[in-house]
Amino acid sequence: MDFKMLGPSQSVQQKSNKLIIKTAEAEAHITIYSPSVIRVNITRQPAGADESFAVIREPLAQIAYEETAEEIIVKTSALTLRISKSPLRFAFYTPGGELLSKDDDRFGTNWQNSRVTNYRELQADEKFIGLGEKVGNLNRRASSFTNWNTDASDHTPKTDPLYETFPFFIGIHGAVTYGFFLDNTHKSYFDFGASCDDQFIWLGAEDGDLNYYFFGAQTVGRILEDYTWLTGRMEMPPLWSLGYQQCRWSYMTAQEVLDVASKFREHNVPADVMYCDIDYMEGFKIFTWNNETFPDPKAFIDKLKAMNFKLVTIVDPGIKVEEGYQQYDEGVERGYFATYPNGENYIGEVWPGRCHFPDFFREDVREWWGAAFTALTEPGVEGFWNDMNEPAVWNQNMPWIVKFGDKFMPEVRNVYGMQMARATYDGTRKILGNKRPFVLTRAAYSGTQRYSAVWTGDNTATDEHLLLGARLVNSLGVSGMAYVGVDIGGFSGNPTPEMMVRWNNLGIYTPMYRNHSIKDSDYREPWQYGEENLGLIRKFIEDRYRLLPYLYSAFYQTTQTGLPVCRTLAIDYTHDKAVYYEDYQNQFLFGDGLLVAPVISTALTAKVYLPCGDWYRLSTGEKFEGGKEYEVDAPLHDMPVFAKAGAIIPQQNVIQSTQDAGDGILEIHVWNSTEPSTFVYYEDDGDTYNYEQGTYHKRNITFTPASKTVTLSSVEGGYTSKYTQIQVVLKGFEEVMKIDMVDNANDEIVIEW
Ligand code: MIG
Repeated sequence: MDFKMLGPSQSVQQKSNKLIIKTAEAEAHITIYSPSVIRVNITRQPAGADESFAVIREPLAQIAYEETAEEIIVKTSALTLRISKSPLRFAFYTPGGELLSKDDDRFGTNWQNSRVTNYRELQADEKFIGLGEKVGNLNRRASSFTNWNTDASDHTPKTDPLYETFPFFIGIHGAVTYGFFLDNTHKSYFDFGASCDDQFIWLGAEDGDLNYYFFGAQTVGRILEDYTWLTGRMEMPPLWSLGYQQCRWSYMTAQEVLDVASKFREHNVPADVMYCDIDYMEGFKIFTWNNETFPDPKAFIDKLKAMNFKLVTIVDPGIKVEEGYQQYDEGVERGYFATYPNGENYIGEVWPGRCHFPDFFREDVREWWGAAFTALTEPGVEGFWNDMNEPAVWNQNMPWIVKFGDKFMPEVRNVYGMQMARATYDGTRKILGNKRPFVLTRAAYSGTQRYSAVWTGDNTATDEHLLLGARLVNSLGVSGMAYVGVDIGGFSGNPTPEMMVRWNNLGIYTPMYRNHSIKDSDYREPWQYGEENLGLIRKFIEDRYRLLPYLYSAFYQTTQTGLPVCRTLAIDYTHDKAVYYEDYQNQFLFGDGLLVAPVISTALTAKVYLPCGDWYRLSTGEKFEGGKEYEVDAPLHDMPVFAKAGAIIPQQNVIQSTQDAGDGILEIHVWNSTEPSTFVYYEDDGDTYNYEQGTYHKRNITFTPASKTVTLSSVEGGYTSKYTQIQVVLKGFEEVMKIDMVDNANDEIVIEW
């Protein structure tokens, strides 16, 4: 074993925008991406290609530094990096000199053969959030994790790793915050003082560079803004995908899908999306339809469309080895599949049997894959569900000798799913022209938000998973992924009726609201649990549709700032200890104004913590003072949700599908406060990219309690709102007050009472 510690600096030089420090073992390359984002890349392959799947930005600033006998100092307006020369160690401070994070003086960075690890000082009160799709507590302190994208079916609330890799975390101690992104795609490890007598945090990877981006902004929100500036933000999702989605493995025939869709309409349960899981294909061959069970895909989808439903179909990466199957023949002929080093195509078994795997790291392969979606888009599919892309093969152990281009599997496994989602997104966006595709992927790496939504894979119908799901969504949110779903009801097993009811209540407040279940499970549609429960679930789904104007604006905010839709309380109340307590760690803000407290199905009361400020129970209007814990009622029809004082929640009437026109009234619910508040309202056609050319409708809605007014600023953008009238509804006042409706004009509107 070749063990090497990063030793003393031997030379310091500036090369264009890089500061390069050489030691006997390695080179450290330091670049300034922005005043609050500094990259440190400690590499033993300085001549190697500098590629990233995640990062889409170039350094903004030239590097400037001071040098003394002991130190090199890099300063920006937001960060100070002090580098001790002997041995080479890195320490980040605020401009005022407060420590953010530094190497452990003893161990710093070192190597065992190709394995690289970094040891960092741990502060006594330090907490950590992030790392994306990871089980465990909101606060990652005293836990350790591995990144190795895995088909984790039957995972438990303790299983690690799951399907996705986000090597990004936020550290919090004293009054400071910082972010750390290890951009290394190899199998990687993070240990937050878990296994070392609480002496340090350590992180590293099996191979590659200690290549990290350090974020120095002093709020979690601004760190997320910087992180999503660096790795990209999502674009506006199609509005229909924010409606209720009904899935199952599988609705076996076109007729069954149509029957389920029409039952939604019969029962007056709003819904927008039906899914086809793997059984719509012929022999699980991607880009085919089963002739017998889905004989006329276009006629089938036309009927769905006539009921105002969209269809999402699944695709897996594995291409069946079968002569005469177009994707197989073309892929073999053009050499598009992963190979062994001798050039033979790798074969692994999945649903179709023996399969080859497209090399999504090649642009021509991505284009080929993307173009093949015409088999789905021509009959009318608009959503594309990417499964099994960890990549999964039976028994999980894809040999290390499998090559994707010049890279072996262990180097690129964690980004394979992301590249598949990228190929799917690019391809379907091209084919659909001006329409927004909806892409959903199971495996992901940092930056996947640019292409796709994710869901959290095969959960189980238990209350523990219900709570875990909320934490996973929140954790993905602080890792750049705002558009996230969990299988409502739990994928494996059968939920009790109570659990199904509760989980649907939480579904309202999940960015993607999709009901899905495993093969041979009991049917899960809202009407499967008796009249009374149907009533409850219908009401929840109706609430989701009422909230769509608010939710759509929350997504807009994500596209602009990277702030997620579901926000762990650690984002806005970072330094409040109570938000990390196990009792309260599942709570989150849904958009700017609503606080959601998930509760299991067997508890009818709940302990909740309301952070500073005033809050109102959404269902009753009851007022609560913040900074306190409460025991509140949590009956099955009313999981605790609170509106923040000053919350502005634009709503609409209940519609059965986002394609329904609705009554044209935008209700602006305003929750009483002594302080003024503002909400950024955003609307567009929900379906096309015209917003990129300015066809959107955006205005600030401001509540000013002192003057008893709600003001809508004049509209920015060229889109005409679909709401012709506006009605302000005042809540948390002596009584609920509905103010007279006004026309939704584009000029400033002042509503007084
Ligand atoms: O080996 O397509 O997570 O959502 O229903 C299982 C069948 C493959 C796993 C996905 C699940 C999906 C299922 N898939």
